[in-house]
Amino acid sequence: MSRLNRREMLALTSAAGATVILGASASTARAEATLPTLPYAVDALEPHIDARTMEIHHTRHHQAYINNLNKALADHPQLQATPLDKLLANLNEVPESIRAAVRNNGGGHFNHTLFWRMMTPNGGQQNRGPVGQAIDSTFGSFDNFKKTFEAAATGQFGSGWAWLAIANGKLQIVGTANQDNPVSLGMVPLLGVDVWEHAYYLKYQNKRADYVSAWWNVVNWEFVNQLYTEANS
Ligand code: MN3
Repeated sequence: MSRLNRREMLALTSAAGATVILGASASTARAEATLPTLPYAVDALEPHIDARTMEIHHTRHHQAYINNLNKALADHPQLQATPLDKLLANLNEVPESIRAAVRNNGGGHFNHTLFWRMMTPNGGQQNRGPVGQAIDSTFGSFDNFKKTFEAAATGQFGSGWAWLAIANGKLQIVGTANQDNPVSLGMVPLLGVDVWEHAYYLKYQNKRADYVSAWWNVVNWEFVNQLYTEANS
């Protein structure tokens, strides 16, 4: 994957970011969000994440967040043109009538757009790079980081996410409920795992810990490093 420049990173985080990634947005006047293509085949993360789960998760769950976000923003063209991370970072400025819809569905679109790119078929084999060094110095060791991150993921009651995020140059592990994202807490997300049951139930049923443990094998450290570099620039 090529290195993202600043403009592309901002595009990634806009409400219409998915269209921009596909490179086909210019002709439409309205900046509706569209489903990004997966950066790999649906079965590419097997056996850790099964193809059926990926297909349903991407084409139904992610698509539903997008449809509902577009519905919520349909009468708010100025918000539709606002980068999604800005909306999520300033939810208080979103009209109350659509705030919950933007928080949940905008969050769902934002989180999943990142999540697909935070995974790769070759995840386990990558060098963890500069963010790996920051992890080691912040958490003492990668194993310590993993333990704390897994505790956040398995300890999240109900649906939500566990994140490695950065704020003021400091790495932190945070859990968020539903489709909330660290940007709403003033942080930049670097790595996140979806612990909604829809992300793992077909293969792992109630064994969330087994899913999270397998998920490390598909983490895209190259992308995490791009986000880390961007957050520090
Ligand atoms: Mn999900």
